[in-house]
Amino acid sequence: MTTVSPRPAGTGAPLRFPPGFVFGAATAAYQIEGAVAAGGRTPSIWDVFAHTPGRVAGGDTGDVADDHYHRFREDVALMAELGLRSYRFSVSWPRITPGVSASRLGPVSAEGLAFYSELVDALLAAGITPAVTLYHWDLPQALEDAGGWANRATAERFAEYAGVVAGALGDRVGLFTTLNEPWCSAFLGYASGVHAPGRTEPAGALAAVHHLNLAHGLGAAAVRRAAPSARIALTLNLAWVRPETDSVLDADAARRVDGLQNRLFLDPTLHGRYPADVLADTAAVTDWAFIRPGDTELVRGPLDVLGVNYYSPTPVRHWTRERPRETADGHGDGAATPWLCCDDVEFPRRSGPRTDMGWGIDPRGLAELLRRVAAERPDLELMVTENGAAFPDTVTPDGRVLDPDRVAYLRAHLAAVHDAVASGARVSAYYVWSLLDNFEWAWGYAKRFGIVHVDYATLRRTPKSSALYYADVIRAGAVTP
Ligand code: IFM
Repeated sequence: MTTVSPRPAGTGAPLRFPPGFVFGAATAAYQIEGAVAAGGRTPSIWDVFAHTPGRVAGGDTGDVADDHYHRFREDVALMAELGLRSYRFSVSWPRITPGVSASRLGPVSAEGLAFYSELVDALLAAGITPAVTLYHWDLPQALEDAGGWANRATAERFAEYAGVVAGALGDRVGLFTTLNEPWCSAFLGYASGVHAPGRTEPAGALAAVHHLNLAHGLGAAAVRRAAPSARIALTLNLAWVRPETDSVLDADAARRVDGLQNRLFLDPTLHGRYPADVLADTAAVTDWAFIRPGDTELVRGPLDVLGVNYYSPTPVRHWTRERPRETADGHGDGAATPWLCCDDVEFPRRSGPRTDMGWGIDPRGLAELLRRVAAERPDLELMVTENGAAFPDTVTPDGRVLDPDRVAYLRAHLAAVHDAVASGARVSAYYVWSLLDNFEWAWGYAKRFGIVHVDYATLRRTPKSSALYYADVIRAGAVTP
């Protein structure tokens, strides 16, 4: 590593992680790869969305992104220098089956598979464990044209695609995550429309919830068949929902937000049932008739690991309608809302530190969420599959990139993970989001989450202070709060 940046030191006693605890970093295909037409790749919903004027800040697209497709060897070398033990990346579905339609998967692209196969080989050669996510939001546009996640066939095709990838990589990859953050796919993609495909159809969003859950269940079974020794994960962005007071009305606001963001995904995948209160809350939007007999058993398929993504707390309260509604959750301020049937719920803006996304910072939420799922399913292994923060970086005249706020954020959240582990949660890994600055969806390149800075003019990578801090944590196997 050529660049050395100062990083503020902690002053407490080191908190040591258990032996074998895995420290990694995560990315997603559309956010970093670029090379959107290589090997016959066809457009995903994010290609189409990003190329639609007005959808993404600055008119940014993932056409080039970090050009990781061509620079993956350089990126793997960087990971090795930082001492990362694992790299969590996603596979771009339209690279693998570019001719997929609602009725058939279509031919498999040898070139598409070869890219990921070479990436896996490069990681293994560098001593870095690959962790594959099968779906991180880049649905083939042809499937969206046939109804997208509101159409059951999408779940069936996803399972076939999952089997293909697991069959090709399962001899070297030990962990396959089916979906990343299905809440975002369903509610930001089909209800608020701030994410691709940009639809604002509440009933479609709830159908998408079920078909994503079904895709997880069918996909997990397909991975199990194709790669029997691999472990299977699902990653959820769970909300740490905090009612403002202990009033009955605030408690009900919290129940509904918890239902939509947490229990609509946790209950079917962990317990094989949908939460009755959420089905009742949303009865005016849909009768949920798209859930067929036997589906919930399929959804509760084999699951070895639950991935938890956490960034920020979710304070809620009952909205009295006496003043404009606060929507400080960062998701509800568009014309349409992802919070279906929550007309009297608001997301108060609390004082305190915030990231560049405007998201509040409270590491306690990460520990609490880990304890919650550990209590609900003590047998399940947990991983923090994403945690990190966007902050504006300072690039010094001599080329160093200083990000003390991100260092402080990571330190506090790593300490929270340690706290959860110390209280008995079976957490085996932590992946920082993200390895590289990248395409932050509707925000384009305006928000930087990377521990490695990317100069988008030259694509030069520079480890930030936070990368060097994280390398120290990994070396020590401990965080010093
Ligand atoms: O960049 C995203 C990622 O793709 C999914 N989880 C949240 C991150 C930050 O918004």
